[in-house]
Amino acid sequence: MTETAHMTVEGMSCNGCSGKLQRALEAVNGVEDVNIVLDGGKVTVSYDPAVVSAAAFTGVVEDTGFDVAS
Ligand SMILES: [Cu+2]
Repeated sequence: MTETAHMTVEGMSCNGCSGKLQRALEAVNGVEDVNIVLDGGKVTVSYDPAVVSAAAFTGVVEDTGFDVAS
């Protein structure tokens, strides 16, 4: 089973930033796919809810140096 989480992430200014966040999210156990649109900071994460909760992604974003818009 796969669920999809959507986040708006602030602080990404170039492809280096989005690539860094993409790699960090893809490294999370249970994450199956990550799509980031730099313009607007739209982040979509496909994940297995039996393995990881969407709440964990906020921490990954912050640990990578960015913020999730509330
Ligand atoms: Cu950058």
